[in-house]
Amino acid sequence: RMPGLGGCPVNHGGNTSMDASVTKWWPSALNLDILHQRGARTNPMDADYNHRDAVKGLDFEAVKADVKALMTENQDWWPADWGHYGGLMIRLAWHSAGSYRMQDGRGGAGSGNIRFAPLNSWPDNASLDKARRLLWPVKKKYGNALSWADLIILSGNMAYESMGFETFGFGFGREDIWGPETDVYWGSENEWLAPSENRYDDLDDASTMHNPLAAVHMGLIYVNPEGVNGQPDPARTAAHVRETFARMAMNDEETAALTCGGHTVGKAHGAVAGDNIGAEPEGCPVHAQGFGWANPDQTTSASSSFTSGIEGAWTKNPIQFDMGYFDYLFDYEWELQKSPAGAWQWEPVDMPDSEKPTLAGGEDGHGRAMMTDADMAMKVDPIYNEICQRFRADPAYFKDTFARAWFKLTHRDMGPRVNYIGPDVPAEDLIWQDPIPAGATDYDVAAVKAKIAESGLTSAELIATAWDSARTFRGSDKRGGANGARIRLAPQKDWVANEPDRLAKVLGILEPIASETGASIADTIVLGGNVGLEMAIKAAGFSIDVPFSPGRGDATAEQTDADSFSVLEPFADGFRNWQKEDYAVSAEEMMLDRAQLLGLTAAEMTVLLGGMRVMGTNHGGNTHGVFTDRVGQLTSDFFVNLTDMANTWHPMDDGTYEIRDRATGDVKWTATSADLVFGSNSILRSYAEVYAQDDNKEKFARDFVAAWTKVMDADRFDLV
Ligand code: HEB
Repeated sequence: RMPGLGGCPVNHGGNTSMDASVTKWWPSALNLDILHQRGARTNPMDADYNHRDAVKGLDFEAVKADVKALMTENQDWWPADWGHYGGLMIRLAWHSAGSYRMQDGRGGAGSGNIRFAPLNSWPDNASLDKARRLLWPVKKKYGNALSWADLIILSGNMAYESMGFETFGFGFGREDIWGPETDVYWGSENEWLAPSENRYDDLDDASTMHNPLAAVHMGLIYVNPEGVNGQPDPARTAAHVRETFARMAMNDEETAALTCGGHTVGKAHGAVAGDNIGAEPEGCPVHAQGFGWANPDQTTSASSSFTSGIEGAWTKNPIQFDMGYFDYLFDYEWELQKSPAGAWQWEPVDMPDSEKPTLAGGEDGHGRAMMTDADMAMKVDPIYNEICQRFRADPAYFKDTFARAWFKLTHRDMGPRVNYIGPDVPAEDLIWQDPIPAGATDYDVAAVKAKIAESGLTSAELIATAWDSARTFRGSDKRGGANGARIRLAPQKDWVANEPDRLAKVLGILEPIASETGASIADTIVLGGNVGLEMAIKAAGFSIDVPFSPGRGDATAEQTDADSFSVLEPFADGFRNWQKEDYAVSAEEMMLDRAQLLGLTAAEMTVLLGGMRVMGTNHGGNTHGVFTDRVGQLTSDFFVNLTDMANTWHPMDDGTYEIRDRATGDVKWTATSADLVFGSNSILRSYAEVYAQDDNKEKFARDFVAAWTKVMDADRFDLV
């Protein structure tokens, strides 16, 4: 028999498909795999490959010219609308960036994640596989130095430029990943486009969408183009546009500019019935080669394409960036119609055929003018209406607003400006980049440390302050961290998580030391942590240097968009055994989430937590999990006592635990679930045992220092 045509059942040796996970029997166990997604073994590049160096060697102008040229090179396997792929490429760039949500910084264009599940197969991303196949020859030609993530956003920019729009700039430097991002929570539904009720407390109040989600349905980037749950009502849709875009960090003006500027070019595809559309890329049969959404009715004419089922264009000349969107929107009345594929859309009343776009495939006759329910929201919602009228009256203002919003959309998750590479990086600092001035490196580090050591601050105060300043970092969008010393500014200085009184006391002593020595406050805070840590290391009888890299700067209040920092506020910190309130999510899940955003491995998370406990750095001085009688020394006591069968463990009514002497029943310590999970979860227990072992007492301290330094330097993009 031919392979694949059936035959004798053969036992698999390994679990080779996704329906069989060995841990599926215990679905509420912590998913520690989210800490190990980017292991060296997933990355096909050489061990010494440095992506940023590679990017700097790109022939940027040649890449741009090639991307621009392919816009008008028609391919019969996915014919270009009016001979131009610009609209498709812009939608690719937008959908790649638009999955970003500011609550946890996850999603977004920064990693090339749209190549992988689930994003590559989301219903909203239909036909974007075609755009990536069109870009492949350029990717193939320029190779490693041109990441997919960069190429996808660049294609949007080059599309605009080839259609007559001057973009605000472009930064290269996004590095690709090599498999699905497994940490991102996209919602709990098990059905694509499940009714929106699932993710709102009250669908009539858009702000009640469950955080961190930023789309109205599973499998969508933003709102349903046909209306809430597919029921057209532009005023109602407006509220959801406003909320989903706000969660993408966009205000009303940016939202209107993006929507109007986006739909100034391109079209929607629903000229043929979509009844027989094939499976999405991830679900295709092997011979489809990941080329999804096969359309049996497609010919070599662009007029036969199917994507959303909505059909038509928003302007008369959809391959030119002009003011045509506003002309259509405001010069006509619009009425509800169904597209040929049966989707709800708005069509103009009494628009002469001569004003309509031509057919995308170049045939005789005219195509459709169309608005989605979300476009109608730009007219019906009073705030969007006013903004759009202003745009219409002042094209230069519209173009500038759109150019800046597009740049923000496509660069928001790249972190600070030092991460941008290439000739088109805008010189201007933008507030959403969280700018930080460069800090001094030429001061006397030893002198600063000496002053801190003599200041009378305790090691716990110093360590907690440094930790708090650094722990806001999130690798998802590269925001937060110790650089900038924003912990001394509003809103951070007042966060409960930061113990405002203790923080004010410590800063009151560290700030003068910074100004006396020429060190930045940001550096002084981190140095303070290092001094405190060195005290704890010495007290434990070890001698280990804590590495330090000077050069952090101090951001000013003017450089800080205080509102946008509220999403960085910690609601829990397992490392300091604290949570602000009781949450539906467990303390250990919040700890894992934080560890993932910090970029820690499970071993690093383990060693950090155990070390922080015994140094007495818990929030508010609480003693949960302080399994030692020599607080302040960097010992492995947390792990030794956690794994000791001389103890028993008892849940209390308030959700905490008691650790009692097995023989006497005496209470020795108390704990939270963020402590006990290191003994109960079999994977974490394996790490806890490593650190409890007699032979690893010093390794424990060394590993703690390494993990500590990693956290302190997590935002030092200037060092690489
Ligand atoms: Fe858009 C397309 C919706 C926003 C850009 N959009 C489209 C479509 C739809 C939609 C449905 C069709 C698809 C097909 O193909 O069929 N959008 C929408 C909504 C919203 C939006 C609902 C919210 C409001 N867009 C947007 C933005 C942008 C855009 C923001 C940018 C900026 N789109 C776009 C483009 C297009 C579209 C360019 C075209 C594509 C082509 O041409 O292919």
